[in-house]
Amino acid sequence: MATERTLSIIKPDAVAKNAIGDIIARFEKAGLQVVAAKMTHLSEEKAGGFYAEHKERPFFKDLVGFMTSGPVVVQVLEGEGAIAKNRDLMGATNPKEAAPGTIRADFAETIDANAVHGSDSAESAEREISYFFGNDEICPR
Ligand code: IDP
Repeated sequence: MATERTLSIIKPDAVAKNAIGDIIARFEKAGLQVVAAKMTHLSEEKAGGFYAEHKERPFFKDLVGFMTSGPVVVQVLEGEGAIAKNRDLMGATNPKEAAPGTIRADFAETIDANAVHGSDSAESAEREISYFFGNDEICPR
């Protein structure tokens, strides 16, 4: 499988629970490397732009409100099959449907506040990584 990069966000609920280290440990234990990382408090404009594909969905306003409710940690993860691997580690969007042992099963309670974001395709990964990081902020090892 090819080496890929994917964008991960530790969302405000997980940051508030002091779970940053536990979540990053799961990525590292699964063989993914953090090649870029920053903590930031998203503006409405930045969060809305990130989730632009959901603009017409009924939950969009709440989603932007939640994503701007506190700081997040944004990372680029690199590794073999990183996009699918991260999605497997995250679990289903709704934590109530997430498989046991996944990040969302262990750290989230509701679909609105579900602990993590991860790119869902190679196209999304490329767009999302460049939305947050310049090339000079990514540190391949
Ligand atoms: P994903 O984060 O698992 O890729 P998406 O369908 O891309 O899921 O949705 C983006 C985010 O929007 C979700 O992580 C979740 O926080 C929120 N969301 C999705 N569907 C709903 C919903 O039905 N109600 C409330 N929030 C939702």
